[in-house]
Amino acid sequence: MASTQFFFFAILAILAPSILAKEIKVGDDKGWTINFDYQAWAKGKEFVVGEKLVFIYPQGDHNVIKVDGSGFQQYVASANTETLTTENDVINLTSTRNKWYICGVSKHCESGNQKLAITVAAESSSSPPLAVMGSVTLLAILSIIMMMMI
Ligand SMILES: [Cu+2]
Repeated sequence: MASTQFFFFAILAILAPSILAKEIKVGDDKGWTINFDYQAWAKGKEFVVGEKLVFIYPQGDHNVIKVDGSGFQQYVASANTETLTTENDVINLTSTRNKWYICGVSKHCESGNQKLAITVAAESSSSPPLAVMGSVTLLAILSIIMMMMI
C-alpha cells in the first residue's frame, strides 16, 4: 500500500518541474526592480515559446512596458504602447523573436538598469514528447485507481 503511494508521489515529482517550468519569474527572488543586472540574469536562461514571463514588484513602484530594440537602447516607449501595472504582470511568450521590456517609472530604466532583453526560442526538443507525457499521465491515473482499490 505504502509503495503504491510512493509510486504516485514519485510520478508527481517527475511531472511537477515540467509544469512549473512554464512560468519564469523575472529576476527570480529579486523580482522586477532597480539595480539588478537583468542581462546577466537572462544570459544563462532559455526562453521558449509556450512559457510565461512574470514580472513581480510592489504596485506603483514599477511598471512594465514592451518596447522595441531602439526603445530599449533609448529608454523610451512608442506612443501607443500599453503599460502593465498590475504588480504581477504575465507575458505569454508566443513567438520566436527578440523581446524587450523596460520600467517606465522615473529613470529606473536609464539610471537603475531596469530593463530586460530576451530571445525566445522555438519549443525545446529536450522537453518530453507528447506520447511520453501521455503515458506518464496514464500511469498517474492508474496509480490513483489502484490507491482507491486498496
Ligand atoms: Cu521601476
